[in-house]
Amino acid sequence: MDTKNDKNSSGACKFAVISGFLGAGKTTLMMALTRYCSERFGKAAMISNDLGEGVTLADHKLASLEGCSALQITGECICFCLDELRERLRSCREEGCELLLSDIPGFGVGAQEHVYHGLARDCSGQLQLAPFTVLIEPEQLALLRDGKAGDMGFILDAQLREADLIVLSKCELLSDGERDEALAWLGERYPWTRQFAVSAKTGAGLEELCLALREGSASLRRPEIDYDAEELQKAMGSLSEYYLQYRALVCCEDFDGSAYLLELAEEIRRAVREERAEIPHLKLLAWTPEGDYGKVDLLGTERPVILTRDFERPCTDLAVLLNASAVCPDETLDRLLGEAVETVSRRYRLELTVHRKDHFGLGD
Ligand SMILES: Nc1nc2c(ncn2[C@@H]2O[C@H](COP(=O)(O)OP(=O)(O)O)[C@@H](O)[C@H]2O)c(=O)[nH]1
Ligand SMILES: [Mg+2]
Repeated sequence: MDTKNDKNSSGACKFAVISGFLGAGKTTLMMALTRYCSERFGKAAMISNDLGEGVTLADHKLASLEGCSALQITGECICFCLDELRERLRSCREEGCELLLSDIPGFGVGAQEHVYHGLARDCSGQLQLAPFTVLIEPEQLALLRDGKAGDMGFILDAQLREADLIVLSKCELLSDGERDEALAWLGERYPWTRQFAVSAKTGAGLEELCLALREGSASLRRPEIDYDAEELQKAMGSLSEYYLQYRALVCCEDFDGSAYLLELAEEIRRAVREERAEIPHLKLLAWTPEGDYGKVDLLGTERPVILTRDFERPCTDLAVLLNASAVCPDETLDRLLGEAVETVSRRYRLELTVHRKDHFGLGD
């Protein structure tokens, strides 16, 4: 059995890309893996990557609040800023990191080619590429299987085609039979991959996945994907990104931060649905100067709002991050989210100061 001092099979730092669609559970899994590996083997760290320029990513802040060794790369997909990624990898290695994980934006494809082949070209013996890992969650898998994923189906499929290792995430939501059936379908459709069922929530499957990342190697396959396909351009072109960072001062002593975030998510869900738009992932993260925090997620207007983390006590001063990826024109998204924040914050009589906003359409 491994002890904390055991190095992975080579003694080098292992790096893995964790890909997968918006809301698949990449950040949550990276936090769980980072923690699991750090406790048992040696230092592990995670990079959150997204397109917002000059912002603190909700994913990065969450990982930091959870005590993970966390970095972020913003403003560009890691596919197109390899030098920055190399620099992060180098400093992590120098700090004795054994395992380093990075996600890519949730609609991203192409990291097998750009990141893995890019790094393989100049990878020193001190860095090894772990299997390229792609998550898919049960609901997204059901849509893909039933041909009901719409324009996003092309992205889901392309991401899985890039995988060396497929993780069926949130597996505690499935019965054993459903889980086995889903894994069998994935194995049949993507036969070059290994498949794992993992729950970051219960820890099921983490040990096997951790072993596969530490011991396994990247295949460096060149997947059969038409990256210029019209379907891909269409899906990408319909997406917009929104990042808002603000401070909320509270007038009463019994303000419930979780209730505020839940109400805000419900208001956004209602407004986006009324607009006949979609919001595959909305993240609302808020924290107090004392370090208490809450998080709410929304994974589409047809799904219930999720209280991912509840505040422990009432608060008077909140920093809030709102990150959203939506199938909606950029200006409309800006208007809808701005109005929702204003409406719900007024209800709670909050005094807001906006620190940073960035938003854009991916087709622009
Ligand atoms: N039930 C359950 N929910 C999960 C699990 N992993 C992640 N989630 C939830 O799924 C939502 C999206 O997760 P996140 O890690 O942000 O997804 P990402 O967009 O792929 O990084 C959050 O509300 C998570 O708490 C899991 O193993 N089980
Ligand atoms: Mg994430």
